[in-house]
Amino acid sequence: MSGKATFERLYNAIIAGDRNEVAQGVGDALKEGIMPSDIIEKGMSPGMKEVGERFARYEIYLPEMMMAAEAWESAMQILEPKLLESGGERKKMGRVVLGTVKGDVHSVGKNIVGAMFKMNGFEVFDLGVDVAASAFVTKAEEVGADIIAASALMSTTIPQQKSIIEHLEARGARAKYRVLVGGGSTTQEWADSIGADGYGRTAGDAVTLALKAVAQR
Ligand code: B12
Repeated sequence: MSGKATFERLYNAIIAGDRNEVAQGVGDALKEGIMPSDIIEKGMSPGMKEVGERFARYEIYLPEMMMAAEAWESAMQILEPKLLESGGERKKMGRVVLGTVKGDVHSVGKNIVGAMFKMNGFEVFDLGVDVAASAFVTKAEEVGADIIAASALMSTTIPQQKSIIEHLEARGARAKYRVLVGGGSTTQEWADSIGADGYGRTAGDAVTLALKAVAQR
């Protein structure tokens, strides 16, 4: 199968929420020698984007969106170890406290960002989803983090990213951490308006920002 046909197969399987087909497609793509990051970015991500657009147009509903996410997660069980392998042994670059903000349970993008951080030598403290702003700060203080990375997918939850910065300021700890924000509803303008240190549109951007942040320390 050509790369293009493989990506199309994964795109369709994510939209269909068919976890077996996604898992088989991923297995075949790996056998063809396609890189895990390309499998995610060129096959699965466009499928998930289309799922969101169909949901917004009321062509599909919550159960279909959930099936797509479950199919995605089962593929990540195969892909995450491969991503880490391709990262190889690296020196520790720094510590990142990562999570999806309070009120928001979207985990797919956060998990990719976490895998990419690990692949690039960062130690990741993943707090999961629906994480209170204060919990990001408490964990960062506890582990002596370099970076706080907060994912938010909804217009109703992005204010929580601002809340993290406010908590840091209230503790007099703002200067100790680089705060990176991302996820579907965030933009560079939003990041600037809340005084975040960086905005990333993709997991690759997240890594670039994090590497820059630790290099500037
Ligand atoms: C899958 C999905 C779900 C799944 C989530 C399952 C899971 N385990 O994650 C389920 C079904 C649970 C769900 C629920 C809901 N969802 Co939903 N969901 C989606 C969908 C289709 C895909 C999200 C996704 O996984 N994308 C793929 C990943 C790879 O992309 P990503 O998350 O953006 O992450 C990338 C980048 O943004 C970046 N990134 C992410 N985080 C970070 C962090 C940092 C620091 C950096 C630098 C970068 C970065 O890197 C990632 C990789 O490149 C989106 C549509 C969309 N296009 O986003 C809607 C969407 C986000 N959901 C939406 C809605 C409305 C809901 C519900 C309210 C629906 C409902 N009526 O109940 C609930 C809310 C539940 C809650 N309280 O959180 C809306 C939000 C609208 C808005 N703008 O506010 C969207 C946009 C759909 C739509 N078009 O209407 N959802």
